[in-house]
Amino acid sequence: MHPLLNIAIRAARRAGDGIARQAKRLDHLTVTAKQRNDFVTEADQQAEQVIIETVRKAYPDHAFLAEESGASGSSDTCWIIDPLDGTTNFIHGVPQFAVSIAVQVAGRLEHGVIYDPMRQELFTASRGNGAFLDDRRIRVSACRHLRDGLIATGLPYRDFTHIDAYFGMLRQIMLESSGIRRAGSAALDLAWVACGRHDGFWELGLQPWDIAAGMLLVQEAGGVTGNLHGQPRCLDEGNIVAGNPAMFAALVREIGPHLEQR
Ligand code: 2AM
Ligand code: CA
Repeated sequence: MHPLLNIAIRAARRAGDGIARQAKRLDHLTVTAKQRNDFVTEADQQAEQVIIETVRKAYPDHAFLAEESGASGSSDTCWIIDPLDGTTNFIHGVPQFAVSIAVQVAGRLEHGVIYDPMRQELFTASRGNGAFLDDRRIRVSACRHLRDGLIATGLPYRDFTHIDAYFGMLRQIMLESSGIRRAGSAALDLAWVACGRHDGFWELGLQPWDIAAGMLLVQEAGGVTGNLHGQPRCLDEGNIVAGNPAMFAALVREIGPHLEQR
């Protein structure tokens, strides 16, 4: 295993174990609203600290892009961290959230880890080495037709600029697919596409830390990620479609026309 992945796993497990402990005593939790509908708790902050400390101990010079502390350091190697993806679920006691850590080297995603502390499921990927759930190799689903596909999405929750476009997409996929799921953690949605539980996924307005690790997982599991128009750039754009190759193409075809191309 690559040493960078090894450290990412250690950091994700440490952070996830802390989050799982805190999930048992939610009544003691202080919740702060960063903006409307955007919350942070001590669990997010402590998990991020644990991750950064773990990485810094092994790699003191690396850079970070982390949800709670932002960008820091200057290095070719950047750790993109969402300490707790699905904070709203966590606050409500809904057991669907995860730690997401990606390592980008010279602008390219090289390693990704998503850890689901409630199910104790560890998703990992390194570029060129495939994707894994625990020690088992995972692949995207073999579903060929959208009518048979179970598609995950995220509803707009804060920025409603594209709400009408989004409802057009939702209507279309509702009519064309076998079902839609909205579970509230983009990182887990992508991990679940990578292991074939979901056939595809799309969401608008995400941040790099929500999707970096999940993008690499989907790619290494044989799937495709891109923006709503099928172009590869989505990490910075934040509008993402993911799926096995057939589902990716079908989603782009049905969803893309609802949002004007920039
Ligand atoms: P976060 O918990 O790390 O902020 C799903 O729509 C994505 O949007 C999640 O990955 C979640 O990441 C983010 N999000 C932030 N606030 C949200 C909210 N109020 N409802 C749903 N998702 C939210
Ligand atoms: Ca988060």
